[in-house]
Amino acid sequence: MEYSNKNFPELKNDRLLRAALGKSVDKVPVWVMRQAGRYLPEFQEVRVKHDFFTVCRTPELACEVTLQPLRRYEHLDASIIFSDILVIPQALGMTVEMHPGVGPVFPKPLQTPSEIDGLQPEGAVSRLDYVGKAITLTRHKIDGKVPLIGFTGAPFTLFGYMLEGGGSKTMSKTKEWLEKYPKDVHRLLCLLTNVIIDYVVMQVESGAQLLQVFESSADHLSREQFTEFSIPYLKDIRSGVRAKLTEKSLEQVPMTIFAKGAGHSLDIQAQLGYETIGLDWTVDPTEARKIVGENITLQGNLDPQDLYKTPEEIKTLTTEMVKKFGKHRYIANLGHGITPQTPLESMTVFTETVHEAI
Ligand code: 1CP
Repeated sequence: MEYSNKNFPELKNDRLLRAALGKSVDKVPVWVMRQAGRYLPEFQEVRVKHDFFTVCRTPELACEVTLQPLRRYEHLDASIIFSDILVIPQALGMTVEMHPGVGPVFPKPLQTPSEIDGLQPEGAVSRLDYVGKAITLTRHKIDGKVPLIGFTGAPFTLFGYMLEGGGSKTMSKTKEWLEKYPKDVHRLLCLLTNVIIDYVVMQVESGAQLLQVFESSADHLSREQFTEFSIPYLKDIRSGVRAKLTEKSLEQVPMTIFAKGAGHSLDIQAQLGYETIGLDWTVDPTEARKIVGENITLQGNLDPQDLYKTPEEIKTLTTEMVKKFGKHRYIANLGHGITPQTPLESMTVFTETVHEAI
């Protein structure tokens, strides 16, 4: 059966969207980065049968995996479409493999700036239409229970993976390029920005109700480097999405920027037009609120490692966190993605405690 992006079921739980837009909420909304994934046995079962990118590319499988955490955890107030940030480099013509126990691997990462010319931005978004199909199907199947979040990697983070060929502890090649070839780096970041804008607008057209931009590698940048190589593109993405949605007569959606490790630049992030700023666990909630002011929603930021503590400890830490952030303009989450060995019970305690805390 073909699902259309019209006549979606009515949204029954709009806490997440209300919090993102600064409206009052009955309870603090909660969701968890990487909530669909490796810590869930039902996800592992799907992965035994199907390769990672096959799951991403098959709307029925991506939908099933997106819904898994919602079935298990009744307190979740959002879903995030199952995909990966690295589908964009794939759509630009690069090969990305997912190696079990290792993570993403690019057999042929970028080696020289001239290879930027070999990337294929034309048609990239139409090669990602499977993400749109997965979003439309999932939005129907969720049946209005909670909103569906769409997402993308931010330009600098994608650039880092394309160059390093996978996750990297030092990002030494990336840093070398920032020094040696700043003009080419900006050319590539610009190319990525244009694709990202069209890609997330397509996600909204397909049914995404909020968009999160993951600048997960910002922790490698100083404030100066972040200002030069990330901020202008994050800003262009926010304004570009707003303009294109207007142009296409689509409803505006709230957007979240999660720049991991960029707690040093919350003042700058607050100027970019995003409704929500995601915080990692190194940032103090009270300090963050002082810096960004009252008109921005904050999201975060329990240390994912805290979910390895006892239920009593998780309860105490979560309650303290929620009380510090308060009920206004706050979305509870972890400070980064949930990790593979997290006990299943910890998620129950975390999500339940958020709803009970204030
Ligand atoms: O539930 C969800 O959150 C949706 C699914 C999701 C999201 C939002 C996945 C599935 N990946 C992502 C985003 C993503 N992918 C980010 C940004 C968020 C973050 O910072 O954690 C990043 C950096 C990636 C890249 C990536 N993909 C990594 C990290 C590698 C590294 O060392 O730097 C890994 C391990 C993946 C694979 C992946 N993506 C998603 C899952 C469930 C997995 C595990 C792979 C498997 O099942 O074998």
